[in-house]
Amino acid sequence: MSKIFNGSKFLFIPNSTSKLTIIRKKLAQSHGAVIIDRLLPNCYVLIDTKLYSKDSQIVKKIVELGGDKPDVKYLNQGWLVDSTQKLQKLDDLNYKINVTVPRLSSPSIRNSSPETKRQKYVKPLTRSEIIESNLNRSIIGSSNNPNSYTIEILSQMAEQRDIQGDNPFKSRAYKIAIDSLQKTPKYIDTYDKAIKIPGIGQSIAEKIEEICTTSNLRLLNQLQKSEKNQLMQLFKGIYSVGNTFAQKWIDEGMKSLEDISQRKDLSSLQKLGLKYYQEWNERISRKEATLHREYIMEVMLAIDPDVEFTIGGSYRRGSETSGDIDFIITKEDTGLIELKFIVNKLLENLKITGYHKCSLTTLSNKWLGGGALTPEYNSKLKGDIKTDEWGKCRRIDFLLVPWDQKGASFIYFTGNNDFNKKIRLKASKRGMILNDAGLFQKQDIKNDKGEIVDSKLILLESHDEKKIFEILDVKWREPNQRNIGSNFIL
Ligand code: DCT
Ligand code: MG
Repeated sequence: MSKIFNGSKFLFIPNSTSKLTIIRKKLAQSHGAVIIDRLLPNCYVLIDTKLYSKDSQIVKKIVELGGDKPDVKYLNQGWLVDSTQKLQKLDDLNYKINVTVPRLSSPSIRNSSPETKRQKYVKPLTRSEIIESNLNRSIIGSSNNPNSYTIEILSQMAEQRDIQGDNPFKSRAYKIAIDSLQKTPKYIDTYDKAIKIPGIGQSIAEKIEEICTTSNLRLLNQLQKSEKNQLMQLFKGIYSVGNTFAQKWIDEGMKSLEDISQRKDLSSLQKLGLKYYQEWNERISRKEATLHREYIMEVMLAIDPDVEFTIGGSYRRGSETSGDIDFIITKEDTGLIELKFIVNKLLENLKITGYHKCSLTTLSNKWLGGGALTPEYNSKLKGDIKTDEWGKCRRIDFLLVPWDQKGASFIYFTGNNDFNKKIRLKASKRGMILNDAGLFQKQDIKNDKGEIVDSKLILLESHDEKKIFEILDVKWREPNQRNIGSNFIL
């Protein structure tokens, strides 16, 4: 398991011995967090807002636990759960709790009682702060399903059932149980409670009790440690390899990447995936991604200075590292044909300069491939230390976006995946369709008798990102507020 919280200090509120708190603490520890019981500088205070819903309750508790310290983050526990589900320390913006807490280290208050300290030093919230704080809490509360941990473990079981190539009904049973749990507002921790829920059978009900009482599932541990799972993960790390190929290779006795590289039947994509196995499985720093953009824009200058390059995906959402670099390419009043012509020229020039390392997929509206920083730009990456070495080959996407579809495409290519699912769901609940081409209203076509014979799509908006949010009645979220978990309700 990756250590996403590596060494971060977590203080839980409540700091009780309730089952849920114990499970969440173990979950945090298993991902590298250190659990503390007093506030310390730079720590994370993780609050169960179901139990602590009022600012005054939270402030009281924090004062009891040592009062505010420098650089403390106050977050809803949903952040912990969602981060562990994503195996990535999520940006905390969506989970922040706005409380104003007194600093007890000030000499003038060191000797006073917690009660007087609070009365004396809590700055009253302004009306807008109160509204914002309540708003945050209502959004956050809905992301915090009490069964999130159980759901995470059951999802991993479903994945293992698929990986192990078991009877497909077994993995389906887990998916149905997860769906039922997601709709259950109560914490389900025993066999008796679980078995009453439609969609949960005997075997899964037993597992839910095991998860809640031991915060563990022995069968899952066994399956994850199995040689088969280890090999599946290794082979699926090759670009373009999914369950089917990985499974086939294992069945044929392959044990290592070396074995795979000896095969004579590899596709060109699989060969590239093997060649760049290391580079394409490591995250790219924000600084490096920014330098790729600067370099490409410099090459572009000679072709067309008016083309816009925006890095989408996790980069636009503010992440410190990214899996690939998703360039969204557009130009004022320009359609796809002209853009394609411009980008083809760009690719030719990038081949000449040596940046272009390989092509994976070329379609009318996208190019996927590999690119590396020139020695000059690689030197900038290394803090202006001159080097003759080329940078590492990185996974680059060029996504060509006609100007009139800019807003819809920006939403799609910014993500994250869960945000996209939720905003599309919002559209479909309103009889609309949202995709990277635009937001459309579905309209029935009726015959003379009033019977529905067909339907058509009417474009509502596609260029303006903010307008699409507005029409959907979704409060505008900056890209860095779109790092949401699957339990988040938009
Ligand atoms: N996307 C989506 N659904 C998918 C895959 C992608 O909606 N199944 C959208 C959302 C993000 C964007 O495309 C870019 O995709 P990725 O590069 O795969 O994701 P990312 O968020 O940029 O993450 P990473 O840092 O791993 O690249
Ligand atoms: Mg990406």
